[in-house]
Amino acid sequence: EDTSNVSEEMGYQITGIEPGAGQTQTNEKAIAEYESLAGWEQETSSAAAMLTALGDAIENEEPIIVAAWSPHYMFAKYDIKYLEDPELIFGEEEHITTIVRQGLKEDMPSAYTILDRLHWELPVFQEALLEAQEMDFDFEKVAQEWVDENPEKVTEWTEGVEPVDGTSIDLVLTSWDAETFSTNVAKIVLEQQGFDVMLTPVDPSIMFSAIASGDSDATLSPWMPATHGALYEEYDGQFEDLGPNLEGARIGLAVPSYMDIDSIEDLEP
Ligand code: PBE
Repeated sequence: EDTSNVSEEMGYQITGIEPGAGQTQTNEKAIAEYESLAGWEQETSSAAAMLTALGDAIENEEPIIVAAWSPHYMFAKYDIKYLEDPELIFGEEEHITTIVRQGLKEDMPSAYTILDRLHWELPVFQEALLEAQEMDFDFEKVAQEWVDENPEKVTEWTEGVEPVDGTSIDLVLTSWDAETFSTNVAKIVLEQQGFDVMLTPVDPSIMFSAIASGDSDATLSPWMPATHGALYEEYDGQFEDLGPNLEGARIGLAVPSYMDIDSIEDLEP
């Protein structure tokens, strides 16, 4: 089958997201590595703009190739598929990890213990991200609802933890949906233990530098090993990794299922 027309129809362009996203780097890496993507370009803008372009293309049954990741509601809302990535530029499975500044364990043992325990199963995120759509992406509300409905989880995380009296803690997050949900849950749980929690949305590079410098206390937003691996390496040794808060995440390039290609290698330079 002749797929060159499809590549041409797409203008040899990948619809990307924010310039500062980790995935923007992995997309560039894919363009550099795959012969099939020679001469292609990635158009960056925002996740919202990418989703609009994806929706428009699907409505008109036009070809489009986008930066995709999961968990995200795009896979529930649209019939799309990840393209095979034989070079594993996007890796196989990602996890979202929790990192904290050096010294947090000594300075705020209660917060450290809770952050260390925070962990979700993939369906929890998938459901929350779907629900967010119906709640105007009011993640404070989505998180509050989840906390209210899952008291046993919260107890598991806070059991035996010494409450505090208004200690300030700063969390940085990246402002994509999954991270906004988990960080808002963390905020509520820490507040219930007496913390005064401040959330600051930043780009991935700032997230790592803020934790490394100690300007911020913790973040639940790094995607590993592929997405933010380069930043992780750059600051390795200047933060403490408390381990995954979510497993089974993934990033890659995706297309609508009606497109007749299955692999990045099916594209044409
Ligand atoms: N993303 C996908 C983030 C993490 C993985 C867009 C949600 C990023 O690319 O930095």
